[in-house]
Amino acid sequence: LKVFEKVILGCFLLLAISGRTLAQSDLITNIPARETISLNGKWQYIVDPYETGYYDYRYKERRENDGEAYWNNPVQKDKTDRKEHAYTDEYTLEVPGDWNSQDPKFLYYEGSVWYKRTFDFDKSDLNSKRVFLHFGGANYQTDVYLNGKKLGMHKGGFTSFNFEVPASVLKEKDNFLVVRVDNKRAKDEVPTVNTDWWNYGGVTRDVNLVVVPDNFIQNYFVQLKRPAPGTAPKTKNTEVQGWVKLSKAAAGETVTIEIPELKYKKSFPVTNGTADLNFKLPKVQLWSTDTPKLYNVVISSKSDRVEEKIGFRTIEAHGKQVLLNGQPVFLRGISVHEEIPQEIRRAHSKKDAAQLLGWAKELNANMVRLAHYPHNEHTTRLADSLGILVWSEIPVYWTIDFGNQEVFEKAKKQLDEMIARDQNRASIIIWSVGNETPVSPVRTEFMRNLIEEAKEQDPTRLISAALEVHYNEGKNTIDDPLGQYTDLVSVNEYLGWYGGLPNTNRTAVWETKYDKPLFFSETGAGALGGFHADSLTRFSEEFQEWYYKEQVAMMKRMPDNYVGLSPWIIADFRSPKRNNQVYQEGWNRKGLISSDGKKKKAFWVLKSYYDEMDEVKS
Ligand code: GCB
Repeated sequence: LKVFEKVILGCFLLLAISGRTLAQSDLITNIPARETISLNGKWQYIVDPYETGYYDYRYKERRENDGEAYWNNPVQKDKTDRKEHAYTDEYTLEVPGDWNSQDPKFLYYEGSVWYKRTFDFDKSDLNSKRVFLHFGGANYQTDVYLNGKKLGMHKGGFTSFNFEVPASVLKEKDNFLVVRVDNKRAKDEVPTVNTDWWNYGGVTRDVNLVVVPDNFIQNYFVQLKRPAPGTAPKTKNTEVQGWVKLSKAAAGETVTIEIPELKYKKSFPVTNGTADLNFKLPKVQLWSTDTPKLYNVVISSKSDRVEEKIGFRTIEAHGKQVLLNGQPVFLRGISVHEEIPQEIRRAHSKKDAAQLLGWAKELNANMVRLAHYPHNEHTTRLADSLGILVWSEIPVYWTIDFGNQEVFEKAKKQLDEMIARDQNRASIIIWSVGNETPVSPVRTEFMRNLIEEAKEQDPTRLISAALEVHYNEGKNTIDDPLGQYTDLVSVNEYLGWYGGLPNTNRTAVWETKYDKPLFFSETGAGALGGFHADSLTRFSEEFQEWYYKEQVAMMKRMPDNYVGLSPWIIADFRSPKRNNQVYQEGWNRKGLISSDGKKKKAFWVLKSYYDEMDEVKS
């Protein structure tokens, strides 16, 4: 009987997994261009560490119509009526925003919080339109209920998702919307229990109602076709490849692509809900870091129309180089967490994106590594218009449960969601499938499958993962077997911080197994901003400055497949793992900019290296 039970349970698990996998392909993209009603603002909340709103006293999941369930409206009928939960204006949280920074009681909180707000909706002009509730992101598990009906559940703290709102559930007045967010860490999630960043919880990104026609344009991929290896794309008769996906398959549909500035317009037949695109643009100005040209692209079907800004460029790893539009590019990168250190909170707005990318620009960087998870859409859209190249990553970080098929599905889903949202961003040149994962056959197979999935979803960009260095006496070897599957071999390296002192770099010998472009996805040292001492003193700005000087000198001696770096990190960030109470106090101090927004000495060392590399190019 036990075996039988296991089989049944297995089947349920499989169903649950495949159900989720299917659901994520329903992501509606380019929310800024759609008809939306913003649900940002103040939401009432209940903190629920024991999940009382979800489970009854026997720890059984509550039924939909259970009056004690926190998704149901707790109206007290009369004074005799016992109600053990209530939402009031005295307890509100700002959406978007993490909860940790909004009230001291949330600083270390990891668990469930119920968010509630009401809204009215004019159903009169709905006709045959459909309504979706879209979340830019919420960390980690989100359960959504409208007027007591469950709309759906999503896992993953950094990707967008949406649920359809059935017209039968939607009311004209006082819609009662409840969102439970739970940021408890767990071994079988992605990321797992152990990370070096703050586990900010809550509805961290924008929330919108999206109104679309019955058959709407759900997503599209409009990108330049890869030219013959090592050649620049033509600027005349430039080949574009891709697809447009409608929400429903309907007979006789066509899709039209129009780029008014290029006087280009063409229609494509739709088969099974998808139109394959394959066309040539008469003349195009390519998107580059110097001239981040974006075109207004109008995509229309019988009943829908979406405008999108798209830059056209190619990216490839060719021999020992990375080629942007067929030209070698040196990646003057910097790693970035999605956090505003001066306010100790998650970044979520256009203004936040401008601060973080503005710092990268001040450093004269031409690239950012968005660590260690997909950042909000404001950031990738701003990168497009600033001409900053982007590495975007999923939080397959350190030691997740690689042997677990369910965990693989969770990682794959986050990968698919990341690509689905941002696949038209010219700025994004690299999808990363993870960071510092421990070498083992099971891990390599897991990661190889993610790489295959990324390539299948997007054949135009580079795929990588931040690997570790094999440190040996006198020789540092790059030989992680995963390197054979990535387009770019990327490694994190901390010679002089985690091993020895910075001067050991002078004699460091590097050897790589791979004849591919080599990128240093991290290097860094900690310093408390404003703490000055001699350069041998750990955590002084002078130590960090010395570290960067030695690193730069070492980088200059790298073999000719060295294509760039994204040091760790633009600014100090919160981490519960950093407990030196004199210098860290819960901060990872490897920022080039301090937690109060001031540039440390090392900032200028890296900047002058980047100025030099910028000169070399021109
Ligand atoms: C790493 C990790 C990064 C850490 C950093 C550090 O290699 O990828 O997430 O924060 O080192 O500071 O140790």
